[in-house]
Amino acid sequence: MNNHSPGDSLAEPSPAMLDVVVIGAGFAGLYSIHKLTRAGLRVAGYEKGGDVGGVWYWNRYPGARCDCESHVYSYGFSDELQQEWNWTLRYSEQPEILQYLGHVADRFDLRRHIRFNTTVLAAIFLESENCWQIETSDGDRVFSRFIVAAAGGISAVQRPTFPGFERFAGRSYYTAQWPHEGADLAGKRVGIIGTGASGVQCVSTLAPQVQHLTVFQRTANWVFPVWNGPTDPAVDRRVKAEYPHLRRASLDTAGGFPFDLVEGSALSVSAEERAAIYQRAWKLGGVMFMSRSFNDLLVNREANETAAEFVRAYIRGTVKDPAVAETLIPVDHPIGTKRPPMDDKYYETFNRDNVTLVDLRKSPLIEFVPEGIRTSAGVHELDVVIFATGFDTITGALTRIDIRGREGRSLAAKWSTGAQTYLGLAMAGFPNLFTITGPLSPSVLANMPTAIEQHVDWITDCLLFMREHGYGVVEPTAAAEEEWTRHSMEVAAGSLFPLANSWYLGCNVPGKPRVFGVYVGGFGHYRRKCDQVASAGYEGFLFDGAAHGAPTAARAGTPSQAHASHA
Ligand code: N01
Repeated sequence: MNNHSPGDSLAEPSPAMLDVVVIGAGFAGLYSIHKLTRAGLRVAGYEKGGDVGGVWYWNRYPGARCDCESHVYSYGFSDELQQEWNWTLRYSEQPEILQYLGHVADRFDLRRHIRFNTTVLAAIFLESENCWQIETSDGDRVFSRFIVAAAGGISAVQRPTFPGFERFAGRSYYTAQWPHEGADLAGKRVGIIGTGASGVQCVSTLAPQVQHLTVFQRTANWVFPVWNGPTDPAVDRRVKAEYPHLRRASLDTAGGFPFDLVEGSALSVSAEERAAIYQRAWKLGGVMFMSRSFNDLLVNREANETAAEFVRAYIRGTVKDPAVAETLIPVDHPIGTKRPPMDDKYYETFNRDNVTLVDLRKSPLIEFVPEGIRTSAGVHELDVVIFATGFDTITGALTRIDIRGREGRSLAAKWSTGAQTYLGLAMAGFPNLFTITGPLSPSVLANMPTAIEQHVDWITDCLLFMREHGYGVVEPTAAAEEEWTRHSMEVAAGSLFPLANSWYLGCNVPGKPRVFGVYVGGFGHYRRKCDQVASAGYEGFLFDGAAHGAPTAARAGTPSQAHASHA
């Protein structure tokens, strides 16, 4: 362990006092490092993985692919970058996204700021110094005025325990930690537990490759096709010509996409018209099935039911065995209230002779045995088991780090009854700590690169504002945090989202409070609120203990002022 005091002179990458430590080198971390270093700040990134990529570094499972269109799921901060990069598929697969992020890191010379294979274990705010002390898995201890947590909302792998697992004689893999050298599954009897977005992509990709695939389903999901295929050169040319406009337009829409929800209720048209609209939206693919059909599907149960009925008919029309089709039809949540997995061949896969669907609600999983999995209906013999069992989402990546703010209070303790944040960007009692796409921001309900760029730009502007005004410490007020948290809960309660036991509500993690973790009021609305807060002198934030413009004794001669020149 290298123990350095803030004043020590340290060899890189542990300089005496950094301006910003960035946690994570995925989409959010890379752009943070780019933006903050270009603003003249001394920045060090810490990344658990061996290279850049974040979720795209870890999630190498067969079939891993993005569920947003490639042109959209990419950075907009550099026109040269978006003009020169060519996506081969309409919806990119994991290797190409990872290649893209590697290209971004090289093109903007970001790797030199990042220490790889290094996990941030702890961060404590030193109130006497107004800086963070950060401890990492390689034994280093560094000091930084600010932390930008870009650790991801869907990155902390959830590992449920199963009785008897240690006795299982076969091999096992997690989709979210797939071996880099791949897994040889050819000719194997493979079981997969989990039918969320990861499991669904894995199922349709693996079925043709393995001897037999047994899918253990606890909850059926509504799966939308994306109609993936090679990038259409004409679309590519058009998008590239219109990129500046499309990126700007995305900042005002509900989902951070360059299109908005259509107007009109599903209940305001005839059954024939509705069917035609659903058919058209289904053909658009992916998230557009719901956002391009009607505007009340996530707020009106009756409207939602019409969309559900359309997809039920699709499932029944696609899956040949009626009993299997019924098992695949969700019964416990309105459509869209759990994140819909996207896949073109999922339902068809169950027409294959080498695929078996096991309904864990009817025949619960009892235990692992050496030869496979025993449910209440008997033993399924398996050579390999794949866990596609999800993540401790939204808060997990940060609560797994020992983060301590004022008076040594831990962030995990603060969030033990549900996440509380101001704008999903900062937390009262945790000065100089910013979260990218954090809890109670639109995060996973918006296109992530759009949301990430908006957050990083906002944070950078805030740090530049602090530099301009000589401030050393920023922190939201408890009142602003409380009001934003209350508002977020109120908006969520007005939607159908709380009707599902989803990871949005933390329901997949035993013991986690059932509290909605995402701002559902729409990205455009949220972005405007962030801009208003900034133009009002960062309303709801305190700088050196007071609102901007207010006289404050705390500012004169404090250590924070001494460090303020860096930001
Ligand atoms: O995880 P999930 P995921 N016994 O939590 C089941 C994003 N993503 O990795 O629903 C049996 O959705 C669990 O069952 P249930 C995307 O946002 C994006 O698939 O809790 N089953 C569920 O079926 C996505 O939503 C892309 O009853 C157990 C599954 O495991 C998010 O990541 C691609 C169990 C977990 O599903 C998470 O998706 C992939 C148990 N003990 C993922 N525990 C893109 O395209 C859990 N399950 C960008």
